Amino acid sequence: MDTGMEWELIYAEEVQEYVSENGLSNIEQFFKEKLEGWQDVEVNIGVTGDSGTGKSSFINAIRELDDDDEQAAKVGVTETTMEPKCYDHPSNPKIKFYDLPGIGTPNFPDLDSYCRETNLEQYHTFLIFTSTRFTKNDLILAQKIRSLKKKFFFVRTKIDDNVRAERRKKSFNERAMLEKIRSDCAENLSDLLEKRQDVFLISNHDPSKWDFDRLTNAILDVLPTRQKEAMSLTLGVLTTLSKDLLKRKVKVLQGRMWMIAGASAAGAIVPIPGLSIALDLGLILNEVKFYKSQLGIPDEGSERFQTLHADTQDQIKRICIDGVAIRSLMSTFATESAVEEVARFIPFIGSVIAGSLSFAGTYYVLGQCLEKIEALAIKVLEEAAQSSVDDLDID
Ligand SMILES: Nc1nc2c(ncn2[C@@H]2O[C@H](COP(=O)(O)OP(=O)(O)O)[C@@H](O)[C@H]2O)c(=O)[nH]1
Ligand SMILES: [Mg+2]
Repeated sequence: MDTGMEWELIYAEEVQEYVSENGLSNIEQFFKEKLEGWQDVEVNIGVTGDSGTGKSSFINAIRELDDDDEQAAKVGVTETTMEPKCYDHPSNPKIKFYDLPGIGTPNFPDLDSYCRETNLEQYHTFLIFTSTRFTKNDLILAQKIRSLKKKFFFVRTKIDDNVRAERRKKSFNERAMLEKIRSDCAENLSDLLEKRQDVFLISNHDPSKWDFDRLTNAILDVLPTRQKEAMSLTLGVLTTLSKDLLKRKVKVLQGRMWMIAGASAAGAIVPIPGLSIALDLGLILNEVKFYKSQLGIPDEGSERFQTLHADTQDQIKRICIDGVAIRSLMSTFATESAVEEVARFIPFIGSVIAGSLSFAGTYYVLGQCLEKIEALAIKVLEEAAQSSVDDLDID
C-alpha cells in the first residue's frame, strides 16, 4: 500500500540534484513545475477483445462519459475500419485508452501483424475483454503480452445481465453465480491466470458495482510511479469517485505538500494578516482548491451541491477558503513539534528552507486542510450513495 511518505520521495532525487547544481536560486519555480508535472505524463492503456464485448462502453465508463456524450466512443457498432482508436480522458488528454481490434480480423490475420500494427510495446498495460468466454486469440495475445513483461487483466463484462437473468430463479444466489462465472473463466484461462481474483467481473452500465472499482485499483497498482500519480489525479474528477480512489488521491496529495511548503518558504512570501509567520497564501489557497476538486467536493450552487444535506452544504461553505480560515487553522500550530516533523526534508533541500517556520507552517496548514476536506469528501460520497439507494426504493 502506498503512503503519503512514499509519494513524497518520487521527486526527492530531482530536487536534490537541482539544489546541488543551482543552490536555492529559482527553487520556487522548480517546485511549481514539479507540482504541475503530472499533467505531462502519458499513460497508454490498451483495451482489446472481440467486437461486442463492451470495449467501447468500458472506455466511456472509465472516462466518466455517457455513451451519447460527444466525446464518447460509439457503442453497439461493429467497427469496420479496424484500426486502433485512441480516446483521451476528457479532463487530461495525456491519459489515453486505445480501442484495439482483435487478432484474426482482416487487417491483423495473425499475432505478428497484430503486434506490428498496434505497436504493442507502447502500452503500459492491457485489458482483455469478453462477455462470454475468452477466445483462443485472447489467450495467444495474453501470452505475447506476458513475454513482453507487461501486465494484463482479464475482464468479463455484462455481469448485470447475468444477475438480472439469475434473479428470475427461485434459488437466486448472486454470490454463487459470480463464483461460478469466475471458475468458468479460470478454467478457460488455465495457467495464464495467476490468481482467480485476476479476472474482473464488471458491468459498464453500473461501475459502482462488482469489480469495476477493483479493476481501476489494479490498473493503478501496476503502473510506474509517475503514471500512477497522473492517473490517480485524473480519474474520478467528473462524476464517479469511489472511496478507494479517494484514499489514493489523499496519499498523492499528501506527497505534494512538502513541495508546496518549499515553494512557500522560498518564494516572495505574502504574509497572512495577523499571523507572525509568513506563508504564501495564494499558493495555499490554490492547493486547497485542488484538494476540493480532486476529492469531489461540489462547487457551491452546483446541482450536486443542492442535493446535499444542509449541514454538509454549510461545512463546504466554511472550508478554508480565505486568509481568515487559514489564520484560524494556524492557531493550533505548535512551532517546535511542527519543525521537528518536517526535519526529514532537510536532506533534500537544506535547512534554510526545510528548517524555516514558513515551511513548517505551510506544511502544517495544508495537512489540516487536507484532513478536513477528506472527512467532508467521505461524507459527500456517503450522502450520494445513500440518495441513489433512496432513488432505487422509489422505483
Ligand atoms: N448489460 C450490459 N451491456 C453492455 C455492457 N457493456 C457493453 N454492453 C452493451 O453491449 C453492446 C456492445 O458494446 P460495445 O461497448 O459497443 O462493445 P465493443 O464492440 O467491444 O466496443 C452494446 O449494446 C452495449 O450497450 C455491460 O457491462 N452490461
Ligand atoms: Mg467498440
